[in-house]
Amino acid sequence: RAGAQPTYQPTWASLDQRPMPQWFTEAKFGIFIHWGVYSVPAYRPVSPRPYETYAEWYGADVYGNAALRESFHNKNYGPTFTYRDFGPLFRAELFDPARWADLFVRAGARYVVLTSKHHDGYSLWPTTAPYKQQWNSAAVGPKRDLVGGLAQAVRARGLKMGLYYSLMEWESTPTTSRPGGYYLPPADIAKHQIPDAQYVEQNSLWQLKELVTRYQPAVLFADGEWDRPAEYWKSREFLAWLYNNAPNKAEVVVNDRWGRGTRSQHGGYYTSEYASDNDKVGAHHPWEESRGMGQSYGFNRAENIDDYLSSAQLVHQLIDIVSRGGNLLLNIGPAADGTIPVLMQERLVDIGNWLAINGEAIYGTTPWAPGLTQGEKTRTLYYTAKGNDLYVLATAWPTAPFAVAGVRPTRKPPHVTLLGSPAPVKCTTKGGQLIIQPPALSPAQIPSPLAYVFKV
Ligand code: FUL
Repeated sequence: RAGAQPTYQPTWASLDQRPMPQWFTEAKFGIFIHWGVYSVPAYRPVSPRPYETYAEWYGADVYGNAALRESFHNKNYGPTFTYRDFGPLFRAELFDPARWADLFVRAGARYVVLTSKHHDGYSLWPTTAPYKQQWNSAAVGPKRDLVGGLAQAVRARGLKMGLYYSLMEWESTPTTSRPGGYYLPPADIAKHQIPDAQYVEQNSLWQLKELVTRYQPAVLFADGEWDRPAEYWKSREFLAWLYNNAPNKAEVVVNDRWGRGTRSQHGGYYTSEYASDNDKVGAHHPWEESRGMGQSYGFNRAENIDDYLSSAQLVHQLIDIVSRGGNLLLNIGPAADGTIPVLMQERLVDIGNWLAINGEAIYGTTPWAPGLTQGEKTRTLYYTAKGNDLYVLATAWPTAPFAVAGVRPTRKPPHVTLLGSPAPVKCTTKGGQLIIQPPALSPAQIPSPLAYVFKV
């Protein structure tokens, strides 16, 4: 219709009305990839405190921190070696996007989110943004379009391809969180800072639009928003454009990191980070927890086997999150050469083997209201639902009969099976409770390690 109003206006009142594309809430499990120039030093001292072990923050927190710079950076690379000098060493010489995509399929993931540009400003695609002509993966390092290569391979295997994008850049964006007002020493700011008046139009907004028109990401995971309000980033204008005009506007999903104070308030799905036990993001709004297998997103060579979660712990996190209506975006940190550390591959394959048997209790499910308990840390039973089916997910093998309260069976007696096993499962109803009696199985007969699903 000529003169018709576009569907979405650049206001939160309008943008927040947009329904979440269904594929996202059904997908439940995605792979996050932090990969870039920081994968070369791949180092951050391991700390028990969350957020202090992020190796992708090398530029600001090792190179940019006087004590760590002295004891690690200067010692190993020399005092004149700058963060940007790592660029040519990021070579991706063994990067095989088809192999990555095969692994993600094997892991049972339904979508992938790659860091198209992190806080260091380095773009993993041949951007046309004027200030990035000497700081992107086609000009420096791999001499390849990493975003395009992976997007193609991931889609060829039937998964959705998403992109992370940091609005803020250490070399340009002021911050109130650091003494000097910036994340980096003054010399680095002086050398590379994009003038404030041009930063958004000529850089961040430019790149966001370029990513959408060129690669049509199914997810846009914005980040680095916190130092500036949404007005500064022109986020609402961008989102209205995206929702009204993106070539893939029916499928595109965004998160909630679009300006100071927007998290868990505005935008698309809410994000939690290393906080899977955070009950604040509840079942009332789509949400996604992200974390690494250890304490870092970017590959951290300082981490050892004990710093990684086991495959069982990862599957249990997935179960807990999905039982509360969320998605898990599990991160891997590939090495600078483009290989995925074998321990990370093993974790993904283990999760995929579990999902191959038990995936129907995960994908496309919703939380089961009677099973939603708050802040209980030692539980071993979780619940999801789909159609007339209830799934009871046990993170430990139940050796004794156990009760499920709140079930209203559509047939009597309800039919219960153990996913992946032909063994019959006995059950009775007693005082409004369903009592499930786990079959007596030898360890070899238990269908899959890591966790067990009873389907009611
Ligand atoms: C954070 C970033 O600062 C981390 O480096 C990481 O990318 C995480 C997903 O978001 O806010």
